[in-house]
Amino acid sequence: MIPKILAAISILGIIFLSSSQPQIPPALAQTTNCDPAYPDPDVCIPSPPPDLDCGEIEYRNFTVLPPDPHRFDGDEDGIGCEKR
Ligand SMILES: [Ca+2]
Repeated sequence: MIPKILAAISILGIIFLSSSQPQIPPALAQTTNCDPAYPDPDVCIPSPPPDLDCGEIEYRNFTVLPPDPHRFDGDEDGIGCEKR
C-alpha cells in the first residue's frame, strides 16, 4: 500500500516538474508588447502603464504616431525624444 502511494507521488512530481518549464521565451514576450505608436523596427516601447519619459528609455529621434500614449513627442512633429 505505502509503496504504491510513493510511486503515485513520484509520478505527480515528474508531471509537475515537466509542466513548469517556461512556455514563452522572454524575447518573444517582449516583442509582442511593443506599442504601435512607435513603429520604428529598432524601437520597442511597451504601452503604458507605466507612463515612460525620454529619460527612462534609450531611444532618440524615433517615429511617433498618434495618439502618442507616452507623450514622447511634445512638439507633435512626429519625432520623439529629439536630441537637444
Ligand atoms: Ca518632437
